[in-house]
Amino acid sequence: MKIHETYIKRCLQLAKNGLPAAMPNPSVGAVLVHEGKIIAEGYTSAYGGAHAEVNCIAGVYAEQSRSTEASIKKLLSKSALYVSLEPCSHYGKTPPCADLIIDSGIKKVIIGTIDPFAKVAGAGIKKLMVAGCDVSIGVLEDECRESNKRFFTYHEKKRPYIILKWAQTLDGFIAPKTRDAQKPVWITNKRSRQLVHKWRSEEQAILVGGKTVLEDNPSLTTRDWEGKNPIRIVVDSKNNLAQDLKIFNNDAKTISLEESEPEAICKTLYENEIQSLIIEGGRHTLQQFIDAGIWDEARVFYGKNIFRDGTKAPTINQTFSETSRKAIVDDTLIYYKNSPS
Ligand code: AOF
Ligand code: ZN
Repeated sequence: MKIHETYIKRCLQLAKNGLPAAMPNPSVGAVLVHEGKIIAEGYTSAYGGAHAEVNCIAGVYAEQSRSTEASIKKLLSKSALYVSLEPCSHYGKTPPCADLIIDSGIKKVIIGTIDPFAKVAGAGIKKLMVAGCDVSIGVLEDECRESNKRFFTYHEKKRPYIILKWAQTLDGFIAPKTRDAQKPVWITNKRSRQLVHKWRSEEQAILVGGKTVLEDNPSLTTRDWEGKNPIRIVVDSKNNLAQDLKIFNNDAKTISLEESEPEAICKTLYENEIQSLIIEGGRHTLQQFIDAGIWDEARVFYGKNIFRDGTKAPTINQTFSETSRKAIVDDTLIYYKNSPS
């Protein structure tokens, strides 16, 4: 129904406000509609805080602070709750939203998509139905899944959501022939580099290979952007990285991995509850994930300069699709999506 889609769209807009603070929780949006008018809205608070439904229902109580409990309940019983993700049914850091909805007297609930988290996964819907609520499920389902792509990938594929990032020269190199960590040669402009720091702040972890750490001595922080630093992960199977490298400084947490195969890396990250990962090099590491087909998005910058020789850029040789491109001053940024057959 078109009207349902309109309100779920509003939920999706609200949900955006909750990211990345809510992570690794999904960010959800909720609206309460009474006689064709939105009477309250909510979205998921920062990790460990109130869920979208709690914030939305609290909004009605705040607005109606002069009304009696009974009249608020009456209003809620004649309202429909729209929510982009199935209300939870379990005691996590917060009590079940499904119980709150039932206790509030809400009788009609429209849900974007089911929660893939094993402790919920349909149990929230069941709770609502058993209590006699009229429940609709699956409104703008693809968009609702996309809005929490990291969370869905983690629970359904048992691995983090993986973003590959690299920058290449016009002639297809990601590094010059000789590198000096003291004097880095940039392929992209300042704006593009700042954007990368924003991206880092949006993911739970960042990964590079050991060779990149030795050659570039990167910090892998978000210093050009406000926002939290991701956990730094370095593949160091030979255990030969010196502790005075920048990646081991105190700016952020760092994990050294012995595993070097994409499958094994993913397994360890899954066990460490890492839901999303941005991989920033080097060529070998990126190519391994591409060849294994274990990636979700690639964000590739094309700069203006020419190296003539050096480390060649990775090649995406499998099914993928370019989803969009844009200019960042004089760089071109292209987004690719992995579309497994
Ligand atoms: C909802 N509404 O806004 C969100 C939900 O530890 P807790 O209590 O915060 O629960 C986290 C789980 O709740 C999370 O894994 C997911 O299944 C669900 N998230 N559910 O009803 C929300 N963010
Ligand atoms: Zn909840």
